[in-house]
Formats: sequence, structure tokens, C-alpha cells
Amino acid sequence: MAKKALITGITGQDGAYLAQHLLNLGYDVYGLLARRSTPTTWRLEYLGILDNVRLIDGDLTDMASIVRALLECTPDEIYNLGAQSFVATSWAQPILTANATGMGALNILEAVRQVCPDAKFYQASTSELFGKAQETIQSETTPFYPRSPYGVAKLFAHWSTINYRESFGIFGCCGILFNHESPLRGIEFVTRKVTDAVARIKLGKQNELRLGNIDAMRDWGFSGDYVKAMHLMLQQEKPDDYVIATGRTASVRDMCKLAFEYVGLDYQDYVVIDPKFYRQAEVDRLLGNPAKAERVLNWKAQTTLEELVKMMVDADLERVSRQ
Ligand code: NDP
Ligand code: GDR
Repeated sequence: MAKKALITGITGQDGAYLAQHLLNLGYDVYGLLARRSTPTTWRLEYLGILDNVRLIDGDLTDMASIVRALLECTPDEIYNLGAQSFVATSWAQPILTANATGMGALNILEAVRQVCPDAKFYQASTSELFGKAQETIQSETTPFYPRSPYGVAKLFAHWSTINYRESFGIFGCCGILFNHESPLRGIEFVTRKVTDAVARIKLGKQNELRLGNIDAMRDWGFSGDYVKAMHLMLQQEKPDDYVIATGRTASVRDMCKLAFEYVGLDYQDYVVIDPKFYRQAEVDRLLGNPAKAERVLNWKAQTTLEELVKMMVDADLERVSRQ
């Protein structure tokens, strides 16, 4: 019998790549689909898997809908990727972010406890938990210091998962994932904003790129690599938490330089600093230590930042030239 997985956030970047990975492994894949007024399944279409997954209407803020979804698909594994995930928006919508990103995780944990306590549970934790980083290189033992309503909501979700593991024996794992990107990244996140602008500028459809703090540093990997780590965590004998990162950090400026250079342009001729994109509290520098994941999960990031940037610029050039 094929294993069954339920993915919340299946219409997001990671949800789409994870669904593809699990389908390739022979899983029956279900997804919780939050109702919107316009279609949100473009990523599943892009990967050619929309017809291969089963979508169940539901919302993380509506526990009754989660209970119904769990009863309908009786999953072996649950991946909680659904969230209001854009850090900048979390200052404008802190309560919504707390409800979807924080309480949403507790809603699903509680539903799992009541409906299918033997199912394995993955929580999408984040390097934003480290925020104002207390150690130069962050690992599973680095103290947390979130810097945004998003980070605070994720901290609640993270500890709720650990608490349900310790209190009720739920097989819950937290993947503390550092930034990961792809051609399917939402357009408002900085890497995709840059690669989309590079494509538009190269094709004569845009003149400048307005950015905020380009000295911020992130440990950037490829989403397609990172979803494999999520699955591996749930295949271990015991539930545990893991940092998933590349072990290399670069600034937004470095990333811009790479993307513009790839099409033969100099970023300094196009990037304009706009205070509008500065954050209320910034996370200056993140750098993850993936040693535990390498040792226990036998997982390692496969894609370099250079390869990632090329992949994203190529996809945006293709997309923009079709428009
Ligand atoms: P996206 O923003 O691309 O996807 C978020 C998903 O959550 C979408 O499918 C969205 O649905 C869904 N969603 C939002 N609100 C609700 C709700 N109330 N009920 C049900 N579903 C909802 O995020 P990513 O794919 O990039 O990230 C996946 C997860 O991993 C998120 O939890 C994110 O916070 C976390 N994370 C991401 C990292 C990254 O670098 N990408 C790093 C570390 C953690 P819709 O399409 O309808 O809006
Ligand atoms: P982040 O990603 O906040 O790290 O969260 P984002 O790409 O939004 O920002 C990264 C850094 O770039 C700086 N920056 C800008 N950011 C955006 N979006 N737009 C700009 O114009 C801009 N200019 C500079 C930011 O200030 C920041 O320092 C992502 C999300 O996927 C989270 O859900 C996830 O948890 C973390 O990564 C790990």
C-alpha cells in the first residue's frame, strides 16, 4: 500500500516541490487548499503535477476543516508548510500572522492528537528563530531571538511541536530551514525580486530595481534540495529537530552582483536603495551549520548559490520573454 502524505501549504514554493518529491517516491499526496478568490495552483501546474495530487479545502485557522481533512485522507505523514511566510508583511498583519503561522500549527497538532496520533508530523521551522543571532554560526543548540511577528509566531509553532512530542508522544520533527529559493519563489522575496528584475531589465521592460538593506546576509539554498531533508526527518527512528542550511552566507548585494553579471550587466547601474523596503527590525546575518543533518540524515545541499541564481535568472528570462 502506498504511503499517504498531507501537505499544508501545497500551493507554496516548498509545498509544490515536496509534492513532486513524494509523488516520485510513490506516495499518495493530499494537499490542504486554502480558499482564495483566484486560482493558486500555478506552481503545481508548472511542475506538471496538479492532476496527481488530491486537494482538500481547508484553512489552518479553522481547526474543524483540518479535522475533516485528516479524517478524509488518514495520512501517514503530515507536512505543515502553510503559513503567512513573508517577514515584511508580518509587521503589517501581526495578528493574521500569529493566527496562521503560530496558532495554525497548534490547530493541526491538536487535530493530529485527536484524529491520528500515530501519524508523523513535520513543522516548517525557520532560521528566523535565530533572528538577532546569538552565535556566529547557528546550530540546533543556538539560543533563539526572533526579530519579527513572523519569527515570534514560528517560535510558538516550534515549541508547540516539541511540546506535543514530549507531552503526547507525537512523532513531531522541526526542520529549522535557512532561506531556500527557486524559480517558484514568491515574487516579493528578495532573490526572486532580483532575478525577475534582471530579466526585465535585460529584455528592456524595466529600468531600475528598488531594494532595501542590501547588506543583509543570508545562507541561501535551493528549495528542491531542502524538501528532501523534510522527508528524511520523518523516516528516522526517533523524532528530532535539524538545521538545514548550506554553511555559506552571502549578502543581498553579492546575490545581486551574481544575477546581473550573469546577463552581462553591472548591478550598480540599476539598483536604487529605497527606505520603503527597510524593516522595522532587521536580521543582519544568518549562517547555518548543517553538520547534524549531514551526519544523521545523510543530507547535504547540492546546489551552489551561483547555480541557484543562474537557474532563477534563466527561468525568469524565459517567463518574461513569453509575456
Ligand atoms: P510560501 O509563502 O510560498 O507558501 C505558503 C503556503 O501557505 C501557501 O500554499 C499558502 O496558500 C499557504 N497558507 C497561507 N495561509 C494559510 C492558511 N491560513 N491556511 C492554509 N494554508 C495557508 O512559503 P514557502 O513554500 O517558501 O515556505 C513553506 C514553509 O516553510 C512556510 O511555513 C515558511 O514560513 C517556512 N519556511 C520557508 C523558508 C524559505 O526560505 N522558503 C525557510 C524556512 C521556513 P496560498 O497559496 O493560498 O496563499
Ligand atoms: P527573509 O527573506 O526575510 O529572510 O525570509 P526575504 O527574501 O524577504 O529577505 C531577505 C533579506 O533581504 C533584505 N532585502 C529585501 N527583502 C525583500 N523581500 N525585498 C527587498 O526589496 C529587499 N531589500 C533588501 C531583507 O531586509 C532581508 O534581510 C524568508 C522567508 O521565506 C521566511 O518565510 C523564512 O522563514 C526565511 O526566509 C528563512
